[in-house]
Amino acid sequence: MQPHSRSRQVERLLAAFKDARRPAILLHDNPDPDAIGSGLGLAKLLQARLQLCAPLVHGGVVSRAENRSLVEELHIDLCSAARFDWSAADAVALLDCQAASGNHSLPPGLIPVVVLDHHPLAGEVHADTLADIRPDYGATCTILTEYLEDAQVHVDERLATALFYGIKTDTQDLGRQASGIDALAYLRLFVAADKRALARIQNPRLPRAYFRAVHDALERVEIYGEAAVARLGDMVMPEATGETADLIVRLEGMRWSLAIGRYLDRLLFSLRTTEVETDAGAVAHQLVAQELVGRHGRAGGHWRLAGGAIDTSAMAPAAISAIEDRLISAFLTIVEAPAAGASLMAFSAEPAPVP
Ligand SMILES: [Mn+2]
Repeated sequence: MQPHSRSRQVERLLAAFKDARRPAILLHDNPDPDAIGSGLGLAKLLQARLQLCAPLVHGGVVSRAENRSLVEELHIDLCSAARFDWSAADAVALLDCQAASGNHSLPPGLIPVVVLDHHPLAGEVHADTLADIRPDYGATCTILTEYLEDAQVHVDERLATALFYGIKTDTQDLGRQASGIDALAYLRLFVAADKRALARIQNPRLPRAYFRAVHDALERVEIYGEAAVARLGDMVMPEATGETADLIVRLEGMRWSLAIGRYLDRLLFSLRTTEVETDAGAVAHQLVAQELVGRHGRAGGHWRLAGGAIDTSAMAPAAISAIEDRLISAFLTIVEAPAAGASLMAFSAEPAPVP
């Protein structure tokens, strides 16, 4: 984009809040560092240019230890969407997700004035919403970094740390889904970031329950040719599917991983692939589409990572179990994996050959 059109883009964003007195920034449910960092970025922009104070609101929980550590280390205030007074909010921005993507707690009928996201277009955008959706970007934090720069708003150490960590985690240090623009933002933010805080955020102390969950997850991994599948059952934290899928796709010889588990009234799944040319998001959409007759659910993601959720409220455990069976077998068919698997932990380790 040309410099003048970029500064015009900032003015368009600010114009969406010009009559606002009580704006709010809604992050997606169970917000990750990219949602939290970009939320902090937008709050700073609104505060610096319009003297508006916009709270960060989200549904679900922040339970992944690194994400909790980010919130605590940088003293970030987050409000629960369930307790938030939506009737007082007069301008809501939606970050790192879209109205049609379903993974947020926007009250029905409330139209966001702004949507900033880097996921592929998920459906119709309301005519009254200013949508800046850039699927070629690796992180929403990169979009906010550009806005702050174009608006000539100073990015202090705390904000640089949050934005950097958002780009770092969403792109796996630029190794996944990153563009040259992400790389530029990542490098410049790193210079300004608090490196000691970053070190503490990335290596938080972990509760004993975490190790128990990892142990249980690994015992549930089945290998089907080049696909690893973990059926996690009831989970204590919603991020467990993503963490497990990330871990098991790294097993030697794997091209795909799927982790599936239950959290509250939802069946959650995460998909990963090592295939550069494959669109994991398309696979996730296919999986959810097959299960959606008469039910609520969603799928999202692109390139090498994706996920989805299916509403299982009021369903008997046996019916949920049957959905899991069908999702797994549909997944194995789509990725052309054999239908019979073997437990990851059941193999007997061969002694390493003596050189
Ligand atoms: Mn993101």
